[in-house]
Amino acid sequence: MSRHSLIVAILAYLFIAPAMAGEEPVTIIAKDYEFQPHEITVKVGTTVRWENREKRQYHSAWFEILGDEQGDYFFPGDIRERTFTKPGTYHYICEPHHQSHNMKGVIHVVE
Ligand SMILES: [Cu+2]
Repeated sequence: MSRHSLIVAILAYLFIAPAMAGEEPVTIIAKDYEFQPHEITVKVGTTVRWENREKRQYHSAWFEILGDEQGDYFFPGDIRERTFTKPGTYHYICEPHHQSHNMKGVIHVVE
């Protein structure tokens, strides 16, 4: 192994391996009527956390395909969490703002 590839391997171990473990929660910020980032890819078993960082505005992160009840709004300072246990593509919307502000997101869950 060359010195260069050894360094690459060490860096990969330090920085990529923990990210691939799928155990650290991933945070999505709800701010300025957007989910930031609005599209992410996570491993199966990852918990995704939505944080509302508006000054006053509530939002929702409604997964119709997962059978969520409507109306679960979360307010500034609140969080919502969901753990994804199956691979797939999961679209969600903020019910009050998906039309007026195109407030939508998608979670890609991979093995
Ligand atoms: Cu909203």
